[in-house]
Amino acid sequence: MGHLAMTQPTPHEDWHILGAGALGGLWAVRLSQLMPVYLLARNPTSPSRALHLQDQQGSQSRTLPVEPINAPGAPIRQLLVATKSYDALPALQAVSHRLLPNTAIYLMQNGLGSQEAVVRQYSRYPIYAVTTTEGANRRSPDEIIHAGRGQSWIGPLNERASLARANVTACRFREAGLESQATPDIRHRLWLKLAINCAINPFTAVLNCPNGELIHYAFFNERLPALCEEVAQAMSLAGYPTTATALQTQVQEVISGTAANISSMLQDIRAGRRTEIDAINGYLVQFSQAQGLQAPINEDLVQRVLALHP
Ligand code: KPL
Repeated sequence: MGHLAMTQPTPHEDWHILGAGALGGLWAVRLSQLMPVYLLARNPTSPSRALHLQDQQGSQSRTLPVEPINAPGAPIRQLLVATKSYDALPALQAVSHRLLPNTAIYLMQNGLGSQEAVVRQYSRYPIYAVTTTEGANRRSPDEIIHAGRGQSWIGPLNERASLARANVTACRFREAGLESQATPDIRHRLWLKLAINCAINPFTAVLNCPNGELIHYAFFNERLPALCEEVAQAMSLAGYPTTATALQTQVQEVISGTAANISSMLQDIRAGRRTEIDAINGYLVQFSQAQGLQAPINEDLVQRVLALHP
């Protein structure tokens, strides 16, 4: 009964999506099969954009309306922020004039730190985080390859947000073909993802290799145990006790499951873009230091990645 009630269509199910990169684009195409989806862009060159999605089942194209983020417009009721971590707050600020008191904001950033910054500034709105292991990359700005199917988690980040609403959204994502589940403790999921990203992304950037090749480098193998120790200590202090050995096993599993992947950080470096190192290893270093701990391996990786792209 409860499940049926939750899947009833609710009014105003339109989605606005800020940041239609690989993941934002994947969500945009999938959700637009079920409900109206609007893309928000900084300086759109045309009022619509044709996105092509390719996965194992075949390919699919959708032409979606694009609205300039700082122009006046109809109210936004559900907003998926799929920007880079460093852009989440500025992008949200640019559309804030279109938010209603009940607008649900879904944050889909890598790393940690950007979510709390949004929660602090937008505490009057229901705010959720979404974390995903869906694998998507872009062949060109409008061509998205859904390279590997994964799992997404959605959970409330503040008291205005609810697990019931997260459940409805997870249900919608599933109907759109994106395997999703709601969780009451999304911060734990975000920390687990952070741990994996701390242990893979900067190494792939420094060594300029796909995830699966890391295990052939002494640079990686010599540092991984100590890095996992630093992350495990931080996670335990954050309220999510774990061990370096447990993290190392998870890292090895993700490496073999995503062996051919070019990590998001290496993609950024190769494209000459700013990386998310501040929200990943940088966050870990800052969090550890605030707790009176040092995280020298993470700190060294931050410096090495910043040397590749400041
Ligand atoms: O999340 C990832 C990323 O590239 O950012 C991993 C898990 C490392 C997969 O490539």
